[in-house]
Amino acid sequence: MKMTMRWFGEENDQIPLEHIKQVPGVEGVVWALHDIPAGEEWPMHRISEVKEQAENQGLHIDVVESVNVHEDIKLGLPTRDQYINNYIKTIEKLAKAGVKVICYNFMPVFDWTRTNLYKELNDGSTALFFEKEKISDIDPNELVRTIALDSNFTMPGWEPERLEQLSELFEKYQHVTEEDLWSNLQYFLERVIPAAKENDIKMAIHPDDPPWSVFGLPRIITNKENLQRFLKLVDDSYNGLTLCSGSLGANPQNNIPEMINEFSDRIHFAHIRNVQTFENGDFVETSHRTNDGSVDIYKVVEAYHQNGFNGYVRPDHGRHIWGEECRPGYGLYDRGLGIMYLWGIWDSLKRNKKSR
Ligand code: CS2
Ligand code: MN
Repeated sequence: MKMTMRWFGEENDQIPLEHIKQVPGVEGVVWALHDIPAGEEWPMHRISEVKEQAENQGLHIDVVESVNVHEDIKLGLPTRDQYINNYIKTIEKLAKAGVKVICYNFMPVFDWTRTNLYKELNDGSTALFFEKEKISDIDPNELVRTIALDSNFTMPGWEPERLEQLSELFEKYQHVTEEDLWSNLQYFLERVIPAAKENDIKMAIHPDDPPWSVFGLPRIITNKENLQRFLKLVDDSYNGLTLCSGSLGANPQNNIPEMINEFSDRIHFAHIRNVQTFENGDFVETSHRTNDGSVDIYKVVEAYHQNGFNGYVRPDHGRHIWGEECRPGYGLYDRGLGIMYLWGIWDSLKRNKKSR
């Protein structure tokens, strides 16, 4: 596995590249131009700037997370073609900079959703927490009314700039079914995958987080059957997956090692992290260690190892520990510990294989 770590850029990340470089085995940063709105073409000089910063520290920029997909594409509006064209132009530029994998998602309106970004765990650290009832019980129409009435209404992780557009977006999605979303995804892939292939960039969709519908919005990248269906939409290795053990692992029905065995040749990017799930559907993020959560991280790494996985890996979210002040889920310390845990498993599997 090729180890990487997510980095939000000089302006947005309190962690300097010099520190990332000190985490054992990390060869590259997973990055994006976070200030460029979805649908716009990324400027070449900005891409080159990140490349230079990373390379100055001996780190590569092979993986981008994410080139976000404009809502009009997910909604299937006539304006989607212009946004798809921009997406393709961005792919061409990223290829020029040497990028190999693009991670993206196809979740309507929201990316990951949580109800508390600083839930205290038993050891006094804090982590991202999701309470199912708090979200599932919200009727989308009621949500739109609440936002309209209360300008201070917000949820963890919501950017204030987006709030104004929320009511409008919810209205647009009112009649979009899961099947519509599938066909809009297919339309996107049929145009984008050939361009990615020509530019030798692997596209890697990130599963929905959590892997079920929130606020009545459709979500489709949620389980094994849907991943199978996704891969067949355009049956080409350039149409692949970011397999996120934490996102998919929030649903205890999802068997992650089984998915790795089945899809390993289409997994271009592995996000590895643990979550503890509860019977009522809530879940909280934990350390990477198997004993601390509900996902068997040992088995996850073992499955990658057995399948000869040579793709990119990153620890995903971490807890906030040792008093670190950081972006929720993206501190240096717990992700660094996560990486060492992953290496510990990987290296011993490797050695055992040799000595057998
Ligand atoms: C998240 C997402 O779980 C995760 O990896 O941090 O924000 C993720 O980066 C996007 O959904 C990928 O497009
Ligand atoms: Mn992830």
